[in-house]
This record gives sequence, C-alpha cells and structure tokens, in this order.
Amino acid sequence: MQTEKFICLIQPHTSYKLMNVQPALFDQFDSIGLMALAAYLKQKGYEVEILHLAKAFRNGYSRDQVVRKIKSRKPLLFGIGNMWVHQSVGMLETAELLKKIYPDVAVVVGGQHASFFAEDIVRSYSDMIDGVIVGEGEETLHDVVKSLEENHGIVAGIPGFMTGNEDGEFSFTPRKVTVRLDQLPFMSHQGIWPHIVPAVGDIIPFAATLDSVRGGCPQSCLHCFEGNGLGKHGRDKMDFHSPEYLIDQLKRYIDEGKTNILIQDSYYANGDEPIEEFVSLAHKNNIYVDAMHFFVEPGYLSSATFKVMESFPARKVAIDYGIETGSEKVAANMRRYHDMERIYADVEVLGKTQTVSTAWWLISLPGEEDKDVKLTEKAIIDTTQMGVFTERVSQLLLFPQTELYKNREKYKMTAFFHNFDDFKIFSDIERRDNGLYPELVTHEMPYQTRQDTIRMLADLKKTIRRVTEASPYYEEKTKLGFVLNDFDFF
Ligand code: B12
Repeated sequence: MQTEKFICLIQPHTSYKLMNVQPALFDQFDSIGLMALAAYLKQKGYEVEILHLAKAFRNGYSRDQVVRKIKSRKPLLFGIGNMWVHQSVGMLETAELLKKIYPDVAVVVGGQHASFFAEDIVRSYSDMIDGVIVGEGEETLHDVVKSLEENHGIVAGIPGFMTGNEDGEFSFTPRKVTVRLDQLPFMSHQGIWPHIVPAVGDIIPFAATLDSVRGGCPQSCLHCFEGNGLGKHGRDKMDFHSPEYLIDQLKRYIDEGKTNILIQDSYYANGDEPIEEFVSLAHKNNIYVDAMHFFVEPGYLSSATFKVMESFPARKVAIDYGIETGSEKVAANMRRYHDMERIYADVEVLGKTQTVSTAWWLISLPGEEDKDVKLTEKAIIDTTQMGVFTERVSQLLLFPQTELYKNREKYKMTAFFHNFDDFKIFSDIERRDNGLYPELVTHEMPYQTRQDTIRMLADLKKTIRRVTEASPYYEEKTKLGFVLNDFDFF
C-alpha cells in the first residue's frame, strides 16, 4: 500500500558483518540530522517514519524482520543517512536492498560523510542511488519530494542535489541555505522504529542531542571538517539557535523521556552570554536532567563560564574540553588555538568544578616528532593532576577534503586513504578493548610511522590509566560519573 505523502528515512547499520556487534565507532545514537528532516517534512504535510537499522539489528531484529517492515508500506522516497564514516557499507547495503524490493522508488542519500564524498558516491553507485543531497538537507529534500509528486521523477537542477549521467558528468548546483535556525520545527525521537525497551544501565535510549549551531566554525584548523568552509554546508555564515529555542527543544526531549542531554557542536563559539542564558533559563523553567554534556574548545569562553555550566540543574554535568596536543609547535602547524598558558588557566578552573571534566587528545599530527608526543604526554599528566581527565586519545584521521591532505607534502605525510571506497574499512572493524586500530591509521610520516603511532597510543593509554588512578581528583570525579576506559576511539 502506498500513501501518497509518505517518506521513509533510514539510519543504516554499520555493515551486515558487524550488525550484531559493536563497531570501532559507535552507531547507536539517533541521528538528529534525520530527525531534523523528519520534523521539516512533517511541517510541510508529509508523513515520515525513521527506520534505525543499527538499533534494530543490535537489538535482535533479523534481516527478514527488517525486510518485512520495509515491505509493509511503499513510500514516495527513501532517504538514507550517511552522516558518519562507518555507516558507508551499511548505507550501500541498504540502498541495494531497497532497490531490490522497490526498483521504482527513488533512493537518495545525505549526511555529512555522503556530502563530503558525493562525487565518489554518484560516480560508483548510481545503479542503486538516485542522487546525493549535499549539505543541509531540509529544503533540498523537500524540493526533491515535491518534484517526485509533481513530475513523477526528480527534475534536473535542484540546488543541493547531485546526480550523474552515463558519461560520468556531474550535475550539481550548490544550494544557498537561508532558513534561520530558530524557524526550524522542533525535533522528536518519537516515531523512530523500532521502539526498544532500554536494558538496565543502558543510557543510550535516554540520550538526546541539541542542534545548537550550523554553518561551520570560526577556526580554520587544517585537519578539520568544520573549518575552511567545509563545515558551512550551504550557509554563508554560522547561525545559532537562541537559548529560548534550545530550552523549548529540551523540554520536548524531557517529555519524551530523554534525560541525558548533549550539546556537542560549536555553541561555545557564540561566547559566554548565550550559555549563561541557557543555564539561567533551565533554572527558571524548573528543568532537571540526569546528565548534561557540554563541549568546549579552548579560546572562546571565559573560565568563569565553567562555573556557570557547573550549576546546570542536572545530577551530572560533563564538560569536554578539546585540547588535542600539548605541543604549541604542532598546534600552530594545524592552525589550531595554541596558547598553552591560557589552556592551563582554563584547566585550573575546570578541574575544580563539580563536573566530569575531560580532555580529548590526538597524535599523528603534522610535524609531530617524538619530543612533541612527549609534550602531549606531559600535558595529559598535568591536566589529569589538575582534575581534567582524559576522555580519549586517538590518531588523527586524514580526510582528502581537508587542507592538511591537500598540503600533506609539506609535512612529508603519506596518505593511505583517498576516496569513499578506501574509507569503507571503518564499516569493517569491530571495537577492541585496547582501543588500538592499526588498519584505521590513515597516514604516516617518516618521523612517525603507522607502527610508531600505534605504539605511542598504547604507551599514552598506559600513562593515562596510571596517572588517572593516581590523581587527587580520581575518587571525586568517579563519584561524579567519570569512567576510565581504554577503548574509546576518535
Ligand atoms: C552533534 C554531533 C555528534 C553527536 C550526535 C548527534 C546526533 N545524535 O545526530 C554525538 C556526540 C553523539 C556524535 C557522535 C559521533 N560523531 Co559526531 N558530530 C556532531 C557534530 C558536532 C554536529 C552534527 C549535527 O548533529 N548537526 C546538526 C544536524 C541537524 O545536522 P546534520 O546531522 O549535519 O544533518 C543535516 C545534513 O547533514 C543533512 N542530512 C543528514 N542526514 C541526512 C540523510 C538524508 C537522507 C538526507 C537527504 C540529508 C541528511 O540534512 C540534515 C539537516 O540539515 C558534527 C560536526 C558538525 N559541526 O557538524 C560531528 C561529526 C558529524 N561527528 C563525527 C563523528 C566521526 C562522530 C562519531 C563517529 C565519533 C565516535 N568516535 O564515535 C560518533 C558517531 C555517533 C553514532 N553514530 O552513534 C564527524 C563525522 C566525520 C565522518 N566523516 O564520519 C563530524 C563531522 C565531526 C568531525 N569534525 O569530524 N556526534
């Protein structure tokens, strides 16, 4: 049975190979990109369902059950999310399955990973994918759906939609996104299939992420997907949600039973005031959640704002602080914030807050010699002693779209992965307890080979374990909810 205005969005599994196990990169969160699209299309009068295949398979659903679900209702269009690198194989397996079941229904893909590799996908997989929605998806997807309704096909030239022809030429006009963030409808986790009864102790079913900003990042770090225009995704400049909007969205999440809230994007780039207002409104609205996670990059907020975040009404407040390297030289090579004195001043305040305060670190960085990794180790030891523990240390992933990849000769970097197919290996590797993944090292340098990177990571993880357990803050931070593990990757 087909409902004229029914759209089916799919969050794919990592790969059939790993459908029942935990991959190296996590795949169970609900994609807020898909939720944002569902909310937008619903507002325009469509019925939308999201099928979360990673969640279904991990919770015991068989492939037959998933096929039956897909066959139960024929949509006008399928949209598959390829937000994250490790979803690539699952995305392709899903597209193939859908075309087998419904050869006449349009299948489009979107999300950040698909957007970055749109040309590769169009070039190699046009037999199962009708096109890629590049960048922010609301308006483009709506135009594609309208075209299907009005013309029974997708007309050429929709801005933001990339297709190819048999001669290997691409058809693509970028879309200029103008819709303001506060004009977007609120997102909801309701209606995501399948509904899972949470296992005891599993916090993922209670997790909800706030979309707080779009349009990139003010920094232009050479290695990152968010700076250098790469993170703009169709916007001229960054647009932030107002604190009022975020509180209204948060209230809706709470009504849906979500108690573990994350702000993981660059909200900090809007400065101290909006965060202070967000926290103050949470108090005024008598909000209380189990956990509130903030993410902060050095150089944007005054240290005093950490105290404001600490006061967010929650059982646990977590603040992730992205330091990345202890070497000012390497940070400067990456065009990254590198004032270690200011970073230590922040850490001094952050460590003393009653929060689970953690830092993220990377190695295998441009120009990074043994002595620079030693500086990172020293910074890890110092910050841990000051109460900011390490969330994770991992190897930098070198993506071909970044400035660092394009200028890799400057640092004598040899890249191993160059295209969408090369990166499919992320769909292939299971999580390991030691958190070491030599197959996922994307590059090496004469002064830090692949073997060096893995050896150094293993050594750093040992140091982290030792200094964390010895930190004067260990007991306090553990009581607040900190868990020491070796396996987190990236
Ligand atoms: C918030 C965030 C998270 C949140 C999750 C958010 C969520 N529940 O969806 C958390 C903290 C959980 C998270 C986790 C991870 N993340 Co993350 N995350 C982000 C961040 C900061 C913002 C993304 C976001 O939600 N934006 C708001 C929403 C509304 O926009 P959107 O998702 O891009 O969706 C729009 C378009 O992409 C498009 N779209 C999206 N899906 C689809 C599908 C279709 C069919 C169509 C047509 C369009 C479309 O339309 C949407 C609306 O406009 C980005 C970086 C950034 N600033 O963008 C990194 C980022 C996306 N994450 C990244 C990574 C790697 C991860 C992890 C794999 C890390 C890890 N080691 O585990 C995990 C995987 C989580 C999982 N799958 O379970 C990378 C992706 C790189 C890559 N090529 O894979 C990014 C780009 C960060 C980076 N600089 O490297 N992340």
